[in-house]
Amino acid sequence: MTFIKTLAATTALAGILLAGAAQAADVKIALVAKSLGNGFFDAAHKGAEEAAKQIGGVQIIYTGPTTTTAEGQIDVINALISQKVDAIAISANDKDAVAPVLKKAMGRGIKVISWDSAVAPAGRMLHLNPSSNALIGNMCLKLAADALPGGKGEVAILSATATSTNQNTWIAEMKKQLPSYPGLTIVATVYGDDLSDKSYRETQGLLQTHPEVKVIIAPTSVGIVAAAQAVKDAGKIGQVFVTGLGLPSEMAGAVHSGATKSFAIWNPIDLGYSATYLADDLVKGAKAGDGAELPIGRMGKVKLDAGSEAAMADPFVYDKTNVDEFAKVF
Ligand code: RAM
Repeated sequence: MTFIKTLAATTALAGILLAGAAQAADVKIALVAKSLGNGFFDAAHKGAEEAAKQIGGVQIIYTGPTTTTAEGQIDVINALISQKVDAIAISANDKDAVAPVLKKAMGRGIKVISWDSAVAPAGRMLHLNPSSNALIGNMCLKLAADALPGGKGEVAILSATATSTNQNTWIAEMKKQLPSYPGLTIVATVYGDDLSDKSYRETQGLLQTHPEVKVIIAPTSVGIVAAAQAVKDAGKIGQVFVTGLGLPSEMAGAVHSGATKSFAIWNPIDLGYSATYLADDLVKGAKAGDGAELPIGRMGKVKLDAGSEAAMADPFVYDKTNVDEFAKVF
């Protein structure tokens, strides 16, 4: 009896000690969005929480500015440095403007990675692309050509901010690969800053100044929804098609209205999940660099290239046959 009691007491004490140790060992990983209130980043956050739970002893701090500005992100990063987080995983509004403060963070021992929208190499240890940039650029052009009879017509681009690394890279890829789509001409690029109302107004402007435009490519999940709504409100369904990158949960209405025939995206939950694993790998001592292979939980592993970058899966296409099914997921 005494023995059992002692054992129980010892076990309880060990439990308390372990709990204390686990708390002290908590790894704090900040997932920094371009801005809060964007469904794409909310989905990535979901993946980050899933990874944290699987790894154990990891706390996710999901944060970001209220608008898609570098200044807003710099304030957020300074606060995270004061909070002494272990890692920062950021999708950058401007690759150069956030680099100095992230360098400061690394100087204080914080591991810094970028994902989705890259930080310049000096301001991060590695970057995780959702997919190959060339593939995303080609996908946007293919979707535009698919929406047009004979793949022929004028195209305009509605982007996010003018400094956004990922959109700028994809637009550059589209321009580079345009010769493979001889029927398409890009006549304008405008910026909606990943704000619904600005994206809507910019689309209205495009429809007015370029009445010959047949397809709007919006490589942004915020812009694509607003553009589809503007086309619908202008009574131009069937004359102007909207495509690009969007979330099935936000685009189902546009597909059913006919404003969008098809669009693409990768899995944002998997992206947030993988970014969290990579940040944790670095906190636990893994080294980033050319050829490094880092584990990312249920997603397997990624291999970094010479620029310490890696890319995940191919984008997936959604249309009226599958949009409702995926709308339940992200
Ligand atoms: C918006 C953001 C994000 C981009 C997606 C497709 O949510 O600009 O960075 O990856 O669109």
